[in-house]
Amino acid sequence: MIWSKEETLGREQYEKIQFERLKKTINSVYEKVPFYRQRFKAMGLLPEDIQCLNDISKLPFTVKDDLRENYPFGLFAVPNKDVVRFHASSGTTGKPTVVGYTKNDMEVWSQLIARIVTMAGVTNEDIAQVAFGYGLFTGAFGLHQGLEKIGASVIPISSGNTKKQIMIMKDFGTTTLICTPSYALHMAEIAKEEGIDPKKDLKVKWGLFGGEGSTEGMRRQINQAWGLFATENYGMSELIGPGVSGECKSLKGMHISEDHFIPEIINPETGEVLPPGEVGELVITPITKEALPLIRYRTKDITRLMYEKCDCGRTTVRMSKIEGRTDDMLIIGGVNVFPSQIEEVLLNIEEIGPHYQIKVFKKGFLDKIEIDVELIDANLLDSFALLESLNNKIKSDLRTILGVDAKIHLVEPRSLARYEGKAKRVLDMRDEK
Ligand code: DLL
Repeated sequence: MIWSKEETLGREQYEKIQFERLKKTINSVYEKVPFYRQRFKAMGLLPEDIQCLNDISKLPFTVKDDLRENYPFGLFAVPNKDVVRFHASSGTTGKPTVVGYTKNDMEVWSQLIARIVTMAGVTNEDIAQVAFGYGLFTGAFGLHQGLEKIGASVIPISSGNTKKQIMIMKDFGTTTLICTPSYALHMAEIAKEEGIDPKKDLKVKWGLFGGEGSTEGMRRQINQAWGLFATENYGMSELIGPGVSGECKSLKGMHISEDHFIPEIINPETGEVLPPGEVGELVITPITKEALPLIRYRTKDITRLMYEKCDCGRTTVRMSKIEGRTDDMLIIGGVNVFPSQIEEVLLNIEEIGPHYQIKVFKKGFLDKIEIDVELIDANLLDSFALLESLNNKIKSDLRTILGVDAKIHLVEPRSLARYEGKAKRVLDMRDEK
């Protein structure tokens, strides 16, 4: 089922809508947000200089630091009396990035989520357990309101308290699980510990995962553990939260709601716009947001756009899985590698579970990595020969596939950290003395 007719428009219609809404957004920021007026003036740019959609490339980029420097509400285009909700994304250091929504923004947001949950298979017959953290994080509230919009029964359990999650899931007959992919894996483990086989004893058939990257290997592991159909969705607090894009059941990339967002792919080093299909940094201009309109927001997420037709009938452009972020790329011995590429190699090796930890060190001027990799079966630890050969296989796969030399530590099942929200797979110890 397709939630809204705006998901199936022709390319020209999208471009027409995008241009109209872009103009409106530019006028609004120029009039109401001093930060943007100054930026435009410094570039000698007036709103009327934007005369077609391609002119978007004349506009300045916005980056996270712009929001931080204007903390908390400096980039808002409406007074607080028109704001009905705040959220914030937790920065690792310093102040969070604050975002706000008007009543209309809230309605748009739930419509966008209604689209992505519908494309993932969820209907009003479903019981949806939202196991993202409720609070300033946009994940839980975002999904919650869109699920209600389509008439699904929502269990707002939040993240954590995993044994209780499993009990509720069993007793309420949950059919839809919503959380980060890493938490889904952790939950399956706890279920098994509690003597519950998620495949046989639970009714979960849809898994809607997002908020962090995950490879196809990770999807396989989740599907195997749960016997569910997993789709992925993408979003970012600054852009609205979840709801920017989501996978349909064809699993051929995430459909971007183009009547609300204009996506571009740029070369992260030069800022130049890349042709369709090329891999680069995703830049998004939300074109219907009232409280916090942003122009050409640099997401730092690496992906590519796919304009070919999708089997599901939706005509919106799709983005491929996020390959990594411009700020999480590792350079090991001169080779650029994303943690997701390491994950893909590891999860193709049978004896290894989906839990690993990458540690990055500085040795002299060089970056070195060591990877703790969890075994699926503790019995392997009894055979030195088997361990040795597995260790060699992992090293050789990483070297031949990615060109990376890594030190591998094979560790017992259940010995690495588990996550209830976004996983932290890379420990960067380069700054430590
Ligand atoms: O994570 C919004 C969200 C919540 C999306 C729940 C989907 C589901 P932030 O906390 O602002 O917002 O983090 C945004 O998370 O720039 C990506 O790097 C990463 N991210 C989000 N979804 C995906 C995904 C929410 N499907 C940042 N794949 C983004 C890879 C993702 N990375």
